Amino acid sequence: LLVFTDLDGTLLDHYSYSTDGASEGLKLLAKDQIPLIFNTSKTLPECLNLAHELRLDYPFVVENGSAICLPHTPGNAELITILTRDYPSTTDSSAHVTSFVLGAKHDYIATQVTALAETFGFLSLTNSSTQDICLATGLTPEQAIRAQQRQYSEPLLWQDSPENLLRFGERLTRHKLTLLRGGRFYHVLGQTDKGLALRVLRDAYSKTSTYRNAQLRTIALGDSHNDLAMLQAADVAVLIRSPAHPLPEHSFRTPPLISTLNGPQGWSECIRLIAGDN
Ligand code: 2M8
Ligand code: MG
Ligand code: MG
Repeated sequence: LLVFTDLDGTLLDHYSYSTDGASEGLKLLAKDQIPLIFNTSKTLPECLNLAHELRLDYPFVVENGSAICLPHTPGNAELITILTRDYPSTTDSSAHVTSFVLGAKHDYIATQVTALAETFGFLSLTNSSTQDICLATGLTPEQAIRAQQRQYSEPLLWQDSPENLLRFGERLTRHKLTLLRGGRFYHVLGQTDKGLALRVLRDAYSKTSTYRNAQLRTIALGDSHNDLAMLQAADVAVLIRSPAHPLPEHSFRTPPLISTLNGPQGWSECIRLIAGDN
């Protein structure tokens, strides 16, 4: 079993960004050593910080499927070898993490977004002050600074008409970029999504000595539009209710499990149902 989870509004409370309500589910997964893989809009620094707080060293997916990041721990060594061999995509490596890039680089995205700012009305996250980001999101200044360290995507607060949002999306497509809707922001990124990242990482896991001879099942949990591709790619799809917005419209072949509780409480509720007897 592999658990792929969105963070904001799913494992983290939409307003407080706390995982408090999820502690029972987190303990369940830790007890059975089930990999818990963040698949999020968040950046590498944001994910590293949360993984440290939760004492997790599994791989994670950053910036809406833009890169699969593997901390250099003994547990990830085989996966790094497999991904290097089978997915010779660009890698961004630091002393502690190797990232396999599926999306586009932030420099390129920022250039296109800046050019389109002459025609369309929006605020981009990297051009906003840390203080304004705190006001828009409820993040602390330290958290906002980590959110600003984008490598592969640009979150935008849309301030123009819905018609222009469609035109904006078409203009991005011409530059091989995509537009995804998160909980608060629209995200401009390369031609990837959370579903593609799930499939690549699941394939790599299925080739490891631990999972080679096992039936590998995947669960995905999310609350927003940008999670639908991930939910569709998983064996078990879980929609988490949000206190801030309705469930995203979806049309899955198999109906998803839908939490009765919001955010992390709903996350725990569904983990208990699915993984409790695993
Ligand atoms: C942004 O992502 C969320 C996720 O759905 C959103 O669109 O509302 C990203 O900028 C992320 O890096 C940041 O931590 C988050 C804060 O709310 O917003
Ligand atoms: Mg979310
Ligand atoms: Mg997200």
